[in-house]
Amino acid sequence: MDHDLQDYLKTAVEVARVAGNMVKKAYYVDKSVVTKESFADLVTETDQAVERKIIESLEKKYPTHKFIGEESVAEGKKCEWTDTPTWIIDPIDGTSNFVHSIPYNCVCIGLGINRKIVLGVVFLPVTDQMYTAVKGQGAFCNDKRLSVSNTSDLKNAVVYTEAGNSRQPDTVLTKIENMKNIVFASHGIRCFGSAAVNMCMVAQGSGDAYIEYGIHVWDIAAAGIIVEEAGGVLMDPTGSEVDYLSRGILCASSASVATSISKIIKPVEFERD
Ligand code: LIP
Repeated sequence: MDHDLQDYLKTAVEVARVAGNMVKKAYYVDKSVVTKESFADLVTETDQAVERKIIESLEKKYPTHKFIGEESVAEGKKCEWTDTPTWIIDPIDGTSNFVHSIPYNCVCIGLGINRKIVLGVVFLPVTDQMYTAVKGQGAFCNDKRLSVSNTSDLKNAVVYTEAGNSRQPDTVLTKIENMKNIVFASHGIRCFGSAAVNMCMVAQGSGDAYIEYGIHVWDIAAAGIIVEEAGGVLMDPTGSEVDYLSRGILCASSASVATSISKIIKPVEFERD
């Protein structure tokens, strides 16, 4: 079956804008917050309402398509990724930022066909930044073409990473150990509190790599193709091929920077998506 990727992108951008307006409206008012896996793993009514709106809008236009959404999975829906066109959605990536009125939160909408990501939209509604990419057609922010940095040596790199929202002692201590090793080998670390925002920073050349264990497929599906279409590389943190369901991600401006990072960090085990 032929797919009109530009039509899919146009629709995804329109839906992301409507969803982003819901997020922006709620950003400036008090939020009702509940926790999931730990006291630091937050979700709000806005996350749930925005995901419902995104899925409802896309399902109306593409009734045969499938969906993987963060909050649907949290409510018990199986995370099932098949060859059928599948929209992979994080209604608010950076929910903790949203709750704490930190503007680096975003709506993420990715599309997989035959289990390959073919387009991604990451919209930051508070700062009005629309990141987009279609396979083979480049990556953009507000229609400006993106390109990763030309950094090829880890010692000249800024590396994004996150403590994440697990509070299991062994997990936290291994992540902190990994951060220490990266700091000693680079220009330093940065943490925006959102996997997708970190990846969009790499895509636009504002920093050079991002590594995290504990993320989910919906955090990285849309932003991953934006990094690749900006000339970056995506892989598993162990240095093997990227596995979107493995709960780990490593992306960088170059394979040499990514490989250097994979050699100085220890793996952290999380249950697959
Ligand atoms: C977040 C990720 C972030 C990670 C957080 C959380 P959410 O996603 O974007 O990289 O460190 O623990 O998983 O929960 O805001 O959609």
